[in-house]
Amino acid sequence: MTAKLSGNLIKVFVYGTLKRGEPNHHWLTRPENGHSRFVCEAQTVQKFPLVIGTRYNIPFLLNKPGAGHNICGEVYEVDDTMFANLDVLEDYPNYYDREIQQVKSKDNVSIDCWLYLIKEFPEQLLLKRHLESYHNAETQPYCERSERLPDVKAKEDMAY
Ligand code: PCA
Repeated sequence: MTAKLSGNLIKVFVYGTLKRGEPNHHWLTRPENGHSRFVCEAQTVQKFPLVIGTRYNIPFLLNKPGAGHNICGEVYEVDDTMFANLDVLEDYPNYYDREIQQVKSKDNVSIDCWLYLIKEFPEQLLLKRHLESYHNAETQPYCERSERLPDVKAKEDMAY
C-alpha cells in the first residue's frame, strides 16, 4: 500500500539554498511542512544568470534567459502543502516569483518544473559572477532570514 498524499504532486526544481547540503534543505525534509521526494539532479534547458545578491548572500536566478549558464539543481516532487510552504520561504510573490521551466536529467529526460526566480531586479545584479551551480560553502555565507535586518525595502536592497 502506498501512503495517501493530499492533492496533486507538483515538480519543483531547486538550485539554491534548498538543495541537499545547503542551508534551507531542512525546509523540504520537515514532515510538518508536507511531502517531498527527491527525483533527480537536473539542469535547466534555458541559460539563466545565477548570482549571489544582497548583503545576505542570497542566490538569485534572474529572469534573463539566454545569459549565464544552464543551471544545475535538483528536482523534487512535492504536495500542495509543501508547495505552499516553499512559497512562504521564498516570499512568493513579493520577493521571488516562480514559473514553469523545462529541465533535463543526466539521462536526458525532460521534466517541466516550477522554479523560483527574480523577475524585477536592478541591472547591476547582472554584473556579478554568473554561477552554474550554487554551493554556500564556496560563496560568502548565506544569512538566514531570521538573522536579517527588518526588510523594509527588500527589492531596493537587492543590488547591495
Ligand atoms: N531557494 C530556492 C530559490 C533560491 C533559494 O535559495 C532554491 O533553492 O531553488
